[in-house]
Amino acid sequence: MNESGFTSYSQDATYGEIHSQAESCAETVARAGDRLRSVTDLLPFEQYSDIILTGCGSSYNLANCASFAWDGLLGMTTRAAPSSELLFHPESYLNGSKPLVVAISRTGATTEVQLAVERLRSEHSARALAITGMPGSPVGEACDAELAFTECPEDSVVMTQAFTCMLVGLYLIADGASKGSYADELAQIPSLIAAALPASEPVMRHLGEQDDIDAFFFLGSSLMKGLADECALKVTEMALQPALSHRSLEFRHGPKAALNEHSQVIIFPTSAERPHLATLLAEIKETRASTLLVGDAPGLGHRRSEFLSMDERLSEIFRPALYAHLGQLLGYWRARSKGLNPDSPRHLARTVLLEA
Ligand code: F1P
Repeated sequence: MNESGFTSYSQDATYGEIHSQAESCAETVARAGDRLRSVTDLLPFEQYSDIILTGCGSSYNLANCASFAWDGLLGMTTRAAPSSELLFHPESYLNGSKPLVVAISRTGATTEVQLAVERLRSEHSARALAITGMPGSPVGEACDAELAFTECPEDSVVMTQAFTCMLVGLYLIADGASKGSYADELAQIPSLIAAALPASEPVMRHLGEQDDIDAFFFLGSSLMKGLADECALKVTEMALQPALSHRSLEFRHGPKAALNEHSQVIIFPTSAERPHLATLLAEIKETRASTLLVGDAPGLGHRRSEFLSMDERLSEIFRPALYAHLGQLLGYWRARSKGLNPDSPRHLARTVLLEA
């Protein structure tokens, strides 16, 4: 235990970063008030015709998760768009003449993000807020203001703890800018992660080390789709193994055809779709694929090995931040079991610049 009460780990960088997320996130909670005060020039959010959260890769996935929370907290339609979409097809994402772009980039150096912000500012009078991992970044420079999440630094190529911290930071900004009704609940997220991680690690490690699994499928709809995409991305990036993500019930309509006894399906159900989970699970079982259901699903009567119980006190809209470590751990242990270095998977360059 360190002085903040969280357990510290050392192994390779990725492992340490995954396991530091509860502690880093506690710092994110502590900094929320200062962060919101530093962007008062961009408030109130009600003045904007559109709010668009954007990023690439993991940063887009976290934008997608955050957009559902912003929508609910602000009572305004908030959309997420990959930066390359926003850059080349801005008209598909804009409704009005006063947009706010929230540009997310851990490195602050991803060119699509920077170029999308520049185009929206110059051609669509957008205002822009950067969410980055370090101050003074190119994306930060392109925006009106920058919030740098320096509490979750990462040496590894693949984003892990920064995903959780920036996502929680975005929840806190929207909550702080609205009624602040969820402040106490959001402050619990770090300790919920600290409690969940030791319990979920053996489960994800076990799955990662199963060499008879040759395909991972992550299912999540609506507010869980960004999370499912992110989990698939972690396995793909860290373990260099293609992994797929689908909307839960959409999976029934075609994609399930690819399942067999060597497939592992991991489901993040939303409460609204729970009445239909039994049907989905039965169809998956017919294919002889294995299933892991994350979260509380009363009445489904699943064997313990197929069910990862998580703390359900947290409002559903915030659960992607609590669950994000699952895909990170699976990617990590899958990489290790394949003899790969999770800190630096081959084929991944940190920044490949587009021609401006
Ligand atoms: C964006 C990103 C990462 C991803 C990959 C390539 O980075 O897509 O999310 O893991 O390594 O870059 P950033 O804009 O958040 O720095």
